[in-house]
Amino acid sequence: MSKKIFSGVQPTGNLHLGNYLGAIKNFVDLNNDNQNECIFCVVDLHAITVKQDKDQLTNNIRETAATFIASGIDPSKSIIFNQSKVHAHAEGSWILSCMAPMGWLNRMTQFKEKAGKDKEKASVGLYIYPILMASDILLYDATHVPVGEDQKQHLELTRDIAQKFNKDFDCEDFLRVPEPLIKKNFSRIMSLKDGLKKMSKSDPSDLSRINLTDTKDEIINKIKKAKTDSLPIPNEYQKLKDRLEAKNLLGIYSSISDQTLDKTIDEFEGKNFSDLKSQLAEVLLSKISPISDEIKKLVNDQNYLDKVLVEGANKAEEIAGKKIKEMKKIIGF
Ligand code: AQP
Repeated sequence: MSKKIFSGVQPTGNLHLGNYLGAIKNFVDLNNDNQNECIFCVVDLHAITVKQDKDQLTNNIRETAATFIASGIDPSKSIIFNQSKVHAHAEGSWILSCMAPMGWLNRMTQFKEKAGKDKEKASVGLYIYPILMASDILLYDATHVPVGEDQKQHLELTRDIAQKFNKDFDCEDFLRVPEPLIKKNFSRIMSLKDGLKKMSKSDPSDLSRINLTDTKDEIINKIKKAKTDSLPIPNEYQKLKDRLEAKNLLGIYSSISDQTLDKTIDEFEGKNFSDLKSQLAEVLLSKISPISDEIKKLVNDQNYLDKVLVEGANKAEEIAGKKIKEMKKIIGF
C-alpha cells in the first residue's frame, strides 16, 4: 500500500545516533520504497521554542538537510524543506490551538521534562509545540509518521486533534488521522552515560551521545567510556531488566545491525562488555563514518543545500497552501 509520509527533525545541532536510529534510518527505508510519497521537514519553527543563536541556527538548518541527504534520502524522490518557509504551518498551528483543550496539552510529558522545575520561565511555544507538530502532519494528509518512541504521545495528540476538528466542524475525514511508525526493534536510544536519560542533543555531556559528525576516534572513545556494569551478558533479555546501560548498548548494537535483541543476546551470551564494545565500535564506524564524511562534504556546498531546500519548500507550499485554504473555508473565514 502506498503511504504518505511526513516527519521532521529540529535543527538544534548535534544530530546523534538516537535521531538516526529512532527516526532518520526509518526515513531512508521509506524513501527507498517507490510507492511512498515522503516529506521530510527541517522543523526550524520548533527549534526556536528554546533560545537559538542566529548564525548557528542558519548553519544547523543546512546541516540537518545535509544529514538527511547523507543518510540516503534522495531529494529528487522526497520533499526536503524547512518549515519556516511554508506559512501554512504557523497558520494551521494557530487554528488547531483554538480547538485543542489545555487539559490535553497539560498531559504532555515532554513539556514537563524540557521545562523542568522552571516551568514559569519556559516559552509558551514550548508548551504548544505539539500543536505545531499536529499542524505539520495534518496539512499534508500524512497517513504515516515515522518517529522515535519519545514522540508517541505527541502523535496520539495529533490524532485526537484531527478527530476533534472533524467533529467540531462536521467535516468527516477532512483531517486525516495519521498512524505512527515506530521501529519495533529498539526505538528509544538512551544516553551512553545514564540509562535513565534519552540520548539527546541538549545533554551538556558530549560523551553521552554519538554525534553523526563524530570522527572515528571520537566514536571509539565514546563507546569505550560508555557506562556498563561488571556482570557478563546474560542468556535472555528478561535478565537485563534492571541493567539499563547494558540493555541500551545491546539495543544500539541490534538496531544498527538490523537484528533482533534476542539474536544479539545469543551472539554475546556469557561474554564481557569489552567484547560487545569493540564490536559495537566497529559496526558504528562502518555505518556512521560514511554518513559523517558525506555530511562534512555537503555542508561545504551551501548552494546545493539551499537549492534543495527552496525546491522542497515550493513543492510543500503547493500541498500545504491548498489544505490551509480549505481549512479556513471550513471554519468560515
Ligand atoms: N534518544 C532517542 N532515541 C530514539 N529516537 C530519538 N529521537 C530523538 N532522540 C531520540 C527522534 O529523532 C527525531 C527528531 O527529534 P528532534 O530533533 O526533532 O527532537 P527531540 O526528540 O527533542 O531530540 P533531542 O535530541 O532530544 O533534542 P533536544 O535535546 O534538543 O531536546 C524524532 O522522531 C525523535 O523521536
